[in-house]
Amino acid sequence: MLLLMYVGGLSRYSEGRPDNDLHIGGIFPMEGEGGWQGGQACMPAAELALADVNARSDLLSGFKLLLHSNDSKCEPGLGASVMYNLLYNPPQKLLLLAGCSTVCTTVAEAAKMWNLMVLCYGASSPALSDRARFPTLFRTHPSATVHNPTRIKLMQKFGWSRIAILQQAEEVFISTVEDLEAHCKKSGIEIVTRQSFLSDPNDAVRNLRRQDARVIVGLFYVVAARRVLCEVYKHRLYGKSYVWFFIGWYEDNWFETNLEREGIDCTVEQMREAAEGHLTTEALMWNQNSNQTTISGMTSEDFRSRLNEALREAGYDIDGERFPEGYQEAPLAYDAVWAVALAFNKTMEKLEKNGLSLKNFTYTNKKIADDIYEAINSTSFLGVSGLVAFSSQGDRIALTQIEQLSNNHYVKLGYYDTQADNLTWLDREQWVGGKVPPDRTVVVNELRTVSLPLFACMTALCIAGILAAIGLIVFNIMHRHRRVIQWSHPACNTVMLCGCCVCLGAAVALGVDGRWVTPQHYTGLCATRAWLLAIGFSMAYGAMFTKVWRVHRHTTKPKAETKKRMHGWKLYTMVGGLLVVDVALLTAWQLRDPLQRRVETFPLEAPRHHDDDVHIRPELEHCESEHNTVWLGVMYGYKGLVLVFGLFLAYETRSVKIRQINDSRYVGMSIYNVVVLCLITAPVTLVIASQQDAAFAFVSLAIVFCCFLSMALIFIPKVIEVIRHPTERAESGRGSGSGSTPADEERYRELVKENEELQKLIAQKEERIRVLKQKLAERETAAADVTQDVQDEQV
Ligand code: ABU
Repeated sequence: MLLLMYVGGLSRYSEGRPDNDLHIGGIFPMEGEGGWQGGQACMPAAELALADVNARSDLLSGFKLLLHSNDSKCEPGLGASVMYNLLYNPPQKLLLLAGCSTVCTTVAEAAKMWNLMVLCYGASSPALSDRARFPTLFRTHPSATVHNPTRIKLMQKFGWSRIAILQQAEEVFISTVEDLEAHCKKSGIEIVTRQSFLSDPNDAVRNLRRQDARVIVGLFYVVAARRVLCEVYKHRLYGKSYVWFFIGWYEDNWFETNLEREGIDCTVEQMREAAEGHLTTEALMWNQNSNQTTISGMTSEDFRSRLNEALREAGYDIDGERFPEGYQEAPLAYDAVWAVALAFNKTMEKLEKNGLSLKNFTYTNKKIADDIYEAINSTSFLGVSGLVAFSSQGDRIALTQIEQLSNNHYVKLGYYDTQADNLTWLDREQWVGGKVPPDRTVVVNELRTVSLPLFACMTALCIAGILAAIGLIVFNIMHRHRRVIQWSHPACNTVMLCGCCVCLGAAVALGVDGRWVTPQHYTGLCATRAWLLAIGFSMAYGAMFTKVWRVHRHTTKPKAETKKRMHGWKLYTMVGGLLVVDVALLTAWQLRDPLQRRVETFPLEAPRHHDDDVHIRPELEHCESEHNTVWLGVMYGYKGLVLVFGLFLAYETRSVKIRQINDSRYVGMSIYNVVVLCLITAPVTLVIASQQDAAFAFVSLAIVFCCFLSMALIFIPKVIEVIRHPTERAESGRGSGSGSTPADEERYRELVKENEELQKLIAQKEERIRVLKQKLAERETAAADVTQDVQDEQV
C-alpha cells in the first residue's frame, strides 16, 4: 500500500508537466494499530478535492496540484520519516498535509525549519494551538477544546457537579484534559479523579469505580475506546447510574468492529450493552445545510455520495454502514485541499506581480513562505465541512454537535455554539433508568433509633413499675401507724419508692431518641436523662442505705442511745446529703461542660431496593460532653463509693435484727442486688453504646429489675402482714411481719415466756430479800434494846 501510494505520487509527477505542477506532500494515517487511522477515508476525500481543484480553470491556471503521500500509521516516528522522505526526495514540496495529532505535532514542529506550511486535516490536539511552537501550522480540524465548553454546558444542564476523567496518555488528550480542568474550575465542577492509561485501561476503570465516579469524560482513540468499553462492561460501570462522554468522531459502529482483531474479550452484545446511553460531543465536520452549494459546486450531500462511491470502489462496505476510519473527517481533508488551492492561487497572483511564481519556492525561501502563510491565514470559503476560516492560532472555528447512543443508534440531541453560548436542544435524550443519572452516590443519613416494640415494652414495664410504686406509697402512708410499717421507717420507704419512680422515668427517657426529639432539643433530653438517673438513684438507694446505716449504728452505739426514737429529719439527712452531692456535681457538669448531642456515623450500608444511587449512612446519637470520660469518672466514682459502702454496711449487719428497723435484712438483699447490677451494667453499657437496642434494653432492664426487686423485697412481707392481720390488735405485737421464720417465732415466744417466768422469779426473790432484810432489821433493833437494858442495870 505504502509503495503503491508513493509510486502513485511519483508516477503522477513524472507523467505530468513538471514545470507546471505544484507539489504538496501528504501524510495519511492508514494502517496503524492504535491512534487515528483516519487516512482511510481522508485520503480518498483529498484525492477527490485534487481532481475537483485541477478541473477548475479559474484556479491555479496553467498549474496542476499534485499530492505525494505516504502512511504514517499515526505514529510520530514514522510520520517524521515520511516527512523527511517527502522533503529530501524531489520534487520540491510547497506544503504538507497531515493527519493525526501526534504526527501533526512532530511534523509541524519540524516543518518550520524548511519554511514549509503544514495543513492538518485530522489533528484535534489543543497543544497545536500554539503559534510560537507551530508557526507554520493551520488545521481544518477543530481543536478538541471546542468539546469542553459543550461538555460543561451539558453538565450544567443536567446538574452534574462532580465528574471523573479517563484519558489515554497522549499529548492530544493530556492537553484537552488540561483545558477541561480549567473550564471545570471556572464552573465550579469538581473533578473527583483523573485516570490515565497507556494501553490497558483495566486499572484505571477499576479506580473509577472505587472513586464512585458516575459522570465520566473519556478521551482516547477508538482502539483504546473499545478496550475501555469492554472494561466498563466488566466492571459494570454502565447503565442507569453512569453517564459516559465519549469523543464524537469515532465511526457510528465503532464499539462493534475489530473486536476479534484487537483481542477484545467482550462480545458485540456486551459492548452494545455497555455503550447504551453514552453521550458524544463532536465538532461539526459536515456542512449542516445539505442544500447549500459549496465552493466546489457540490452540496455536502453531493460530496457524501461521491465519497461513498470512491470508498465503495476502494472495497468498503458502505451500504452495510461499514465506514472506514476518518469518514467523519473526510470533509476536512477535502476542504484542506481546497484551502491549499485557494491559498496557492492567491499567492501566485501576488507573486506574479513581482515576476515570480510558486515554482520559485525553496525550503530556504522565507519570503514566498510568508506569502503562502498570509494567503492561508486569510482564506475563507464555504466548504463541505462548513465555513472554512482560521483563527489567529490557526484553529478552525466550529459548532459542536451532541449525540446519544440510543438503541444502538446515535441520536442527535442538540448543537452548541461556543462563541454565542447558544445551546440548541432537541429534547430527545433517553436515560437507561428513565431519569437523569446522579453525579454521585446519594448518601442518606439514617438515624439508628431504639426499636419501637422494645421501647413500647420497656415503657409499659416502667409505667407498671411507677404505678406499683405509687400504690405502695399510698399503702405506706395509709398504714404508717401500724407497727409493721412504723418499725420499717415509712418515711424512708416513701423516699425509696419516689426514687424508684424517678429511676423508671429515667429508663423511659433513655429510650427517647431522635425519633421523637429534634436535634435542637436533644441537649435537653441528655440533661434530663442524667438528672433523673442520678437523683432517682440517690433517692432509692439512699433510702435503703439510710436503713442499713441505722442498723449498723444500732450495733455500735451504747444501748441507751439506741433505745431513743429516731427523728424524721435524721432519716432524711443521709438521702439529702447524697442529693446535695448529686445536685452539685450535675450543676457543675451542666454549666462547665454540658452534655451535647454527638452523632456517631457508621460505614455506608448497601443500597435498599436495588437502588444503586442511594447508600445509607447509619447515624447514632449519643449524649457526650467534651471531657466526657472525666465527668463519667467523677459520677461513677461517687456512686461507686456509695454502692460499695452500702454493700459493706449490708454485709456487716446481715445477721443483726433490731426492733426499730424490722426489714433491714430485706433492705440488705436489695442493696446486694442493686450493687451487683450497677457494677455489671455501667461497664457493659460503655462497651455496647454503639448498639442502641442492646444498650437501651440492658440499662432499662437493669433499672426495672432493681426497682421491682427492691419494692418486692421491702413491701411484699408488709402487704402480706397487713392482709393477714387486718387489725392492729391481731398483729403479733413485735411488729415482725418482716420476714421472721416460724422457728424464729417459736423461739421468740419461748424467750418471752422464759423472760416472764424469770421476771416473776426475780420478783419473788426480791420479795423474799425484802422480808429477810426487814426481819434482820427488826432483830438488830431488838438486840440493841437488850444491850441498853443491861447497861442501865449495871449503872
Ligand atoms: N478527529 C480525529 C482527530 C485525531 C487526532 O487528533 O489525532
